Amino acid sequence: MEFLLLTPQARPGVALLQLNRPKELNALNRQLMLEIRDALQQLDEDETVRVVVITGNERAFAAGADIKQMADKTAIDMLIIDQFSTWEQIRRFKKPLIGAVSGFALGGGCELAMTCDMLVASETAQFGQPEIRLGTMPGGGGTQRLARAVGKAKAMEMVLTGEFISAEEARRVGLVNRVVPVGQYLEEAYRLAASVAAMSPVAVRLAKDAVNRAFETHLEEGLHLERRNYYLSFASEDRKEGMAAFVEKRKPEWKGR
Ligand code: CO8
Repeated sequence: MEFLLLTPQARPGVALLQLNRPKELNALNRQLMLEIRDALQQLDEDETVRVVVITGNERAFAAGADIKQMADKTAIDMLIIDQFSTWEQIRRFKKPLIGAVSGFALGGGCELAMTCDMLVASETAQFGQPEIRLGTMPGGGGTQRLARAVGKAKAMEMVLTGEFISAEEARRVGLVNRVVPVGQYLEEAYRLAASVAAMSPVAVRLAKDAVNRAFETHLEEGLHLERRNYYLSFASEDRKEGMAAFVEKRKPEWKGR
């Protein structure tokens, strides 16, 4: 991998992916997106990994799609490249993905952050969809995920003006979970990751799947899926262990089965 650093056990059960094109503010070129996809696929298959943290560096999570790589493309080039099939594969990652964001999270970078299940931001983080300033618009889910995350008024403002919002505002409108001083954002993401990694991976997977459906289906179908996953959790050894441990007043030992 050229533009991505992978640490499979950055913390017990927690892998770290670090975007590594610092000179270009981690602009998401085609290869970097493919590397993220491949790394996530590998981590999905690795049973020792429970949660993944994805980060950039202090100055930038990612400043968007690589504008230089896109500048001379035609609509048909874009159609043939079909970059969004890669995004679809990233979106289907089954384990919890936590974004640790500092500095710029713009355009495709903001969209990548919104693909995460939870976000921890440093006080210096800035989120924005500035594509409108380039004469285009978000294409990686920006209009849809942002509207769902922050509501119509704020999403419209960000997408139509290209203005950035601060980490604190992002927290207030519901885009990020936690905001911490810049020296602590990665540690805080690890802390959040560790508290999820301490749960049954089977239950975590079923629960993540169910919460995601809330954004993709109507209520009736979402409730139906929730109930199915809930019943399915009763087939796991971990569910028996979790309830037995509660009754016996001891810590559960998860098997991931
Ligand atoms: N693409 C390519 N290179 C970039 C990008 C980018 N998105 N962002 C920054 N860079 C490069 C700069 O060109 C510069 O390189 P060089 O030194 O060779 O000129 C280097 O990174 C440092 O950047 P700046 O000198 O501009 O740093 P500043 O601190 O002055 O400014 C900003 C930082 C405000 C972040 C500024 O760089 C900027 O506005 N960047 C572009 C942000 C943007 O418009 N992003 C949206 C891109 S379009 C998009 O994401 C569409 C998404 C579609 C789906 C996703 C597919 C992956």
